[in-house]
Amino acid sequence: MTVDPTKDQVVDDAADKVDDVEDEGEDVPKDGNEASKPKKKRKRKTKAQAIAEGRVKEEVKPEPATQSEPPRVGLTKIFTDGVFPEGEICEYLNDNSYRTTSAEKKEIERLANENPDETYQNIRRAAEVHRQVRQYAQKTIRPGMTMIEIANLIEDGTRALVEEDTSGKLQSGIGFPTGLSLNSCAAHYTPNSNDTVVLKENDIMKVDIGVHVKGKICDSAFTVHWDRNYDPLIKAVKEATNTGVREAGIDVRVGDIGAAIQEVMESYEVTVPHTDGRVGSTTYPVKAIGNLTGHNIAPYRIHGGKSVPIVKSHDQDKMEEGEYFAIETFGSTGRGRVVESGEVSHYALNPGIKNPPLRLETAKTLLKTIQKNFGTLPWCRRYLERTGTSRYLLALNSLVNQEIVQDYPPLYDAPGSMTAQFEHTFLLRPTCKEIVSRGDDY
Ligand code: HZT
Ligand code: MN
Ligand code: MN
Repeated sequence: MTVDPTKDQVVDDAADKVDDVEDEGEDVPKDGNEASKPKKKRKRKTKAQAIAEGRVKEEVKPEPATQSEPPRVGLTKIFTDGVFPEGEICEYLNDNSYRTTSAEKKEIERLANENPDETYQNIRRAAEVHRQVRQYAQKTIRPGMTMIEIANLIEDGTRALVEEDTSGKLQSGIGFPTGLSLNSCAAHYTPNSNDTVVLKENDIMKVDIGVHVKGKICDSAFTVHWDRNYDPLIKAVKEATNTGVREAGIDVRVGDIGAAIQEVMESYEVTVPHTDGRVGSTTYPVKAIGNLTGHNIAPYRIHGGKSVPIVKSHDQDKMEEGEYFAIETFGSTGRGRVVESGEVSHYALNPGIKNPPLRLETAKTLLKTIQKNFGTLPWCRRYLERTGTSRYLLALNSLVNQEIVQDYPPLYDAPGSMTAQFEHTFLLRPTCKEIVSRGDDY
């Protein structure tokens, strides 16, 4: 069922309660005087009258709402008890199987959180926003739409569902710019405001959506395509990501995860018929993109310092209890390497920046705007413009050159190649692994 979020849904219930009290007073007399009065047939009072007379409070106990289409109902209106759906729960295996049942580990989980039923709620709320927004994106995105239209349909949904905090306290909002990277572009493309690109029938688009609640970022991505020839590429990457997520765990070496991902990814190939008049087709091996990685996530920081390779590596870094990660894998029909290219859209303030000495007055003002609106969360030029900022490019470039702001240029494999991505966010809880972004879609 869909519901207009602007309509009050509590009216009937509350009005009935008011009438019940009223009816009792009339029909069940408490003394003889009342009983001897002639019965007046009175009109039932409306809830509006009851509120006006102050006999009833509006929205005493809001009834849960259902999501609208397009999605515009804040999730706190749907999950009115503040309990959001858990992600997929995976028991730890082998050497770590004791964690699932260990009283000690359960105690650690309880102590780490004053209220264990509340501490994971922020990331779960972000993840549920992600699932609802991407469900709408998946059924709505069509060739013929502009990149700006696609970004807006995703971002308008995210802002509404997460109930974006615009007070400057950054309590909830978009976690990072919506990635809409096409074909040989693997990541970090989102339209700038002058973009005129239109999605085509044979495009392969990576849709990377970020949502945060109190700085807990849900980072998850999927790939859309319409050309069935590329089905094996999409399947390879989806399976590779699921392999990485399955292998992940406390004390697991990230290099071993990379090897497992690469093994699955590179067991696939893609055969595409020639389109230039030649007869026949070309078969491409699917390659894992060796210079892209997953990462851990820290509060308000999309990368927390650890990387998760997607190819075999001697990286000895281990995943640790209490950390949380985004595992993302990228497959390609090209070289399996990306390079930075094209106009930048993505940026983030480097952590640890407070009041650096700045020559340009415009750079000082811009830095304040960035600190207030995004903190250390990544953002893009469109988001900066929404704050009312214009003619900022010179100041922005000066902040980038002084390494106060980090730029994240689009990342491309070889021209003509096709790339795909899937990504999930998961928690390494003391007692289990929780894949918060898991849905019935991927
Ligand atoms: C940077 C800027 C953003 C983090 C991964 C990523 C999208 O490639 C350590 C490992 C958003 C995210 C990021 F605006 N990057 N996940 N989803 N991009 S990354 C990275 O820069 S840093 C990987
Ligand atoms: Mn991502
Ligand atoms: Mn990521």
